Amino acid sequence: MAVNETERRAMARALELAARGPRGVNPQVGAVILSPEGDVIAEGWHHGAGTPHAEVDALSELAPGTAQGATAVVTLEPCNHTGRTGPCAVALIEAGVARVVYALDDPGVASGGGAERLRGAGVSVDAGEQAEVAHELIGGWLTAQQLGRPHITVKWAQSLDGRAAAEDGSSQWITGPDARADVHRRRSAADAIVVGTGTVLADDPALTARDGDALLPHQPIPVVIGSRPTPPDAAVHRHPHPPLFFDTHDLDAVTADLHARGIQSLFVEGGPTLASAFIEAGLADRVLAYIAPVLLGGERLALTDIGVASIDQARRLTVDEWVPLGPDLLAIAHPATDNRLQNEGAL
Ligand code: AOF
Ligand code: ZN
Repeated sequence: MAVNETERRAMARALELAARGPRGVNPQVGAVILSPEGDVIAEGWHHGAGTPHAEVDALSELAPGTAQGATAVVTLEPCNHTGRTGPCAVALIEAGVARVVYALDDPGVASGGGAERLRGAGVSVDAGEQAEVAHELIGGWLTAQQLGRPHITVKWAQSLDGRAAAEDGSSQWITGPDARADVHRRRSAADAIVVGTGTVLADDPALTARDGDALLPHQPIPVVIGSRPTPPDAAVHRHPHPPLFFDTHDLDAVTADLHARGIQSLFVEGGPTLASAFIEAGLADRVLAYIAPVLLGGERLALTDIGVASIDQARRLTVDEWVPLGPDLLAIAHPATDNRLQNEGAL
């Protein structure tokens, strides 16, 4: 059955409702219930992990029996599992809902399959309505669900000869103002910004996202990884968000912890040891290399050991874009799909 104009308007409304919910461990989801005549009889949205899902939130507005023959318009496929709450597919079936229109499939292994369950119970189901808009809203959540951890960007700035600093450790400024502004915009788009304790001690970074001196509206949560103590007067303590400290080298444990907190994307800012550790662990979905036309020589490499002993172990990247930024050049890249085959020259 094709999606009609009333359902289309209801989806636009459901997407507005979804955006009221918090970003976090659970997705932002909205729901609108239409009577068989096409009137809006209930609205709901998900208020955060542990609270009822959008569908159930909407159904709770209705007296028993009044959803008989109704259409539920939901921004995510109704779930099929008992998690913190019961399966919404079952709640909709039991309420007598005759039709469900939703935007995006639920990627969850346990939670997915709600559409099949609904169809099995004789409910008419249409998927994909305004999926692009829904994806704009919860694309970060979907990606983190699919990865099982936050999406990770590893960024560094380097001289043309691949150095991150001069011999004495000084590194301000390798790149120019356009490149630095670009970094701040991208910091602001991430949920968390990650540095090693070495960088905190060497550079005392504020880890804020700024436009000039002004703070950008969205600030990433600062995360510091490593065993050396952070001085009590370090700039990171003055960040709008309290910093998270991880006294460990186990990056899988760190990313799992951040994922459990609802953090969907990480911006790894270095230094070279931490950036290299993320790359060696296969925890870099995207690389941003800001390359400045300057030569530094010496030992302070932008990356250190990434576990490449021989050329056949090289970490091949595919560049999505080369972006000129004033005199500098940004490479936006991701790991080549099959490093092994590429290294063997088979691709
Ligand atoms: C939500 N809100 O409105 C919908 C969700 O642990 P639970 O029981 O809250 O289940 C969370 C999962 O349920 C979530 O990851 C997603 O796959 C599915 N649908 N979740 O939090 C909602 N419809
Ligand atoms: Zn649900």
